[in-house]
Parts: sequence; structure tokens; C-alpha cells
Amino acid sequence: MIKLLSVAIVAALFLESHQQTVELPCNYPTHIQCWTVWFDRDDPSGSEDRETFSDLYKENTGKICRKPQGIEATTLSGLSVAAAGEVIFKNDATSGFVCRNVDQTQKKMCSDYRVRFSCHPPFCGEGVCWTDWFDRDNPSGTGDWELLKDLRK
Ligand SMILES: [Ca+2]
Ligand SMILES: [Ca+2]
Repeated sequence: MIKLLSVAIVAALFLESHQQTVELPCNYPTHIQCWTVWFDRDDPSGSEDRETFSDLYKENTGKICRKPQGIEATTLSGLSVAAAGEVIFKNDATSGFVCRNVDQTQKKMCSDYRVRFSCHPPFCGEGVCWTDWFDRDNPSGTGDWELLKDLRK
């Protein structure tokens, strides 16, 4: 009986570990970019506003893909990094985002930023999916024609 039970446990463990290694299909459309939801894990009240990829990836299991294609950062009020005009220490899809208070000359403290990442499907999460940017025409003729029916072709 004990032997049978242990066989069942081993089988269950094997099945569980086997299921975890099942890979997601690789043939998803790479021209679709999905934005994750916005993340705001830190405040600038310490020494920096730290929204790094490694921290966010650890703290939000399954909500961010392992290798994001892009990152977007805005202040909590929605200003872009350029519009906020602060000195940013890091802002890329691999590292994530860091604004250090020590780098700011005009003010003592960074704004509070939020970030989101763009991933290929199936990592859409609760976010929004967009295609890549397309630019099929130039305005040198009658105008800049970027019609959906032409882009579909
Ligand atoms: Ca923040
Ligand atoms: Ca164009």
C-alpha cells in the first residue's frame, strides 16, 4: 500500500514538473506589440524612483514577458520623460527605469514615474495590443497615404 502510494506521488511529481516545462507556441505574430499594464512600485522620496525590470519582473509574476521589446515611462500625471525634462539615469527595456534625485539640478527630487513594457503575444496580460508602426508611403506625391487596405497587402 505504501509502495503504491509512493509510486502515485512520484508519478504526480513527474507530471507536475513535466507540465511546467511545456513551452508556449513560438509561431505567434511578431508584428503585434502588446503593452503591459502600468507599474509604479517605488516613490522618489528616498534617493531615487526605481522601476527596474528585474524588480518588476520578480514582483509581477506572469504580467511581464522575460524579454520586452520596449519600455515607456511617464510621470503619474501622464507627462512623457521629455516633457518632464528631468535627468534620467536608466530608461531601456532591459534595465527598466531609474531616476536618481542626486542627478537633478533644478529640483531636489525626481517626479514619481510609472512604466509599462511592450511584449510580443501571448504576453498581452490585461494590457493593450498594437501592431508595429508602419510607414509605407512618403508625402512627396499627393500626400502621405497610410491606408489600412494598402497596409494589409
Ligand atoms: Ca514610481
Ligand atoms: Ca509615411
